[in-house]
Amino acid sequence: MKPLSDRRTFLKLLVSSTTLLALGRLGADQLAPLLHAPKGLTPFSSWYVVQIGGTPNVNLSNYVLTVDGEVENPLQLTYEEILSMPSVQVKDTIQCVSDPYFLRAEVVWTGVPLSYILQMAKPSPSAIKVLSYSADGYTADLPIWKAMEPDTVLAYMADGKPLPQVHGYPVRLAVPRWWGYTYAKWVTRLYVTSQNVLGYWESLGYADVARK
Ligand SMILES: Nc1nc2c(c(=O)[nH]1)N[C@H]1C(S)=C(S)[C@@H](COP(=O)(O)O)O[C@H]1N2
Ligand SMILES: [Mo]
Repeated sequence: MKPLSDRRTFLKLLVSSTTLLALGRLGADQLAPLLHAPKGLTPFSSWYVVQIGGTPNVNLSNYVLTVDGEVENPLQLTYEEILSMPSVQVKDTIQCVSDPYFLRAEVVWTGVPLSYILQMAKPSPSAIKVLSYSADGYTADLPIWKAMEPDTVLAYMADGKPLPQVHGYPVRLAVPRWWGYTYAKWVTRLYVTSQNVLGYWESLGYADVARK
């Protein structure tokens, strides 16, 4: 996988990796002030970014999430409608398969269980996959059994705040215990199908059952 399509991201990663390595040699006394560094410095815990291209700017005024394919009841959901649905909070580690040591972050997601949205749409009994489409052209697939697990969520908050734009605003998937490439950002469509479709990285040979 070549996740570092963006040179700036690469440099940022180099910087944070170096910071981590340097911190590794410091004692707890020296570490404390760094962990409480004033705003404006790159925080120790800064969250990595991995994506195939640029960051799309999704405009809420014309945003809808389409849920379609082999469903009895196709949906067109606005951001407001998603926010008004029953929500859960899930503590999770998002982790990229290409560098699971450095490219990882602890996050508490707030979002709607994907099962809730799928049940509203009523998948056909023959459906086996959900393929997500994103505003940057990315796709990722989930077997329907994984999409239906109670902690697979369509997330709209991370650590109690709306998702940052680079991390998928307005909504992204969070798929605990699976690799980061299933956590589609900027999701615009969920397509339910009885075909064994593969997403972007899955079709390039990465595990379709992306269990860590
Ligand atoms: N739309 C979109 N979603 C995506 C990707 C992408 O390129 N486009 N990359 C995936 C990969 S490979 C990883 S590891 C995670 C990284 O999420 P983050 O950038 O929020 O840390 O996003 C996933 N979701
Ligand atoms: Mo990744």
